[in-house]
Amino acid sequence: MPPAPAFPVVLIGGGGHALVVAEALRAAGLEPAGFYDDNPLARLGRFTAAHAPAPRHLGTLAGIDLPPDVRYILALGDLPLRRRVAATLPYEQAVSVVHAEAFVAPSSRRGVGLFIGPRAVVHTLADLDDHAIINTAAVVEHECHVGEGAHIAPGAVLGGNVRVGPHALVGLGARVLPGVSIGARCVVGAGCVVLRDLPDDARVVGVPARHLSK
Ligand code: JB2
Repeated sequence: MPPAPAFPVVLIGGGGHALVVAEALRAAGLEPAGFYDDNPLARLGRFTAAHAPAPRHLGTLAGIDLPPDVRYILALGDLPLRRRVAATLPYEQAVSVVHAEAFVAPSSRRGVGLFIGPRAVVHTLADLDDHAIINTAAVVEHECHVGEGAHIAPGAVLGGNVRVGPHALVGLGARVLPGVSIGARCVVGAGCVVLRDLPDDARVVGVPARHLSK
């Protein structure tokens, strides 16, 4: 029997990403204590488990007032929205959710509020800042740095020593070559192969990656 959680954990968001975060919590033996979403009928509210009812809707995203004994995980996939909501929440009450089937190297450094999905790899001496998402089967190789709130999407691979700036998105199945730096708020399209550094706010697609015009 897994140990009982020290604190109830609520999810901020109730859509697709929240479903995945809730599944990971359940895989760790924890039941989500509820969720906040502007839509009271969001999908998480129908996500039952064999042993548990669906998480309860607790309120909207504006003005979340968390009791001090409650912990939260941002479970919204939209990066600007995550950033806005994170700014309204108490830092010290954020928790990370790491799927039971992720590999996380003991030598890695991990901030708070992270989500690390099933079959994800966070390798030797990798450095993850707060609220980053390392999604299903993503690979963050040795000595990478993933900035605050950045999202490494399912199946994306960062070679060794890659730097990903805050609030950047490395899309589904994208590849970033070793040593490359991705600037803040960049969007790397699905399947892209990034060979060279990207400045802040770049948007790239294709193989090899090419910039989209504004
Ligand atoms: O301003 C808003 C907003 N306010 C509340 N913009 C957006 N996009 N969503 C808002 N919400 C709530 O966030 C919605 O009521 C809804 O319940 C939730 C978004 O759910 P959705 O399933 O559309 O997306 P998601 O953010 O949970 O997941 C996205 O990102 C994941 C990383 C999806 O693209 C997933 O496929 C992806 N895996």
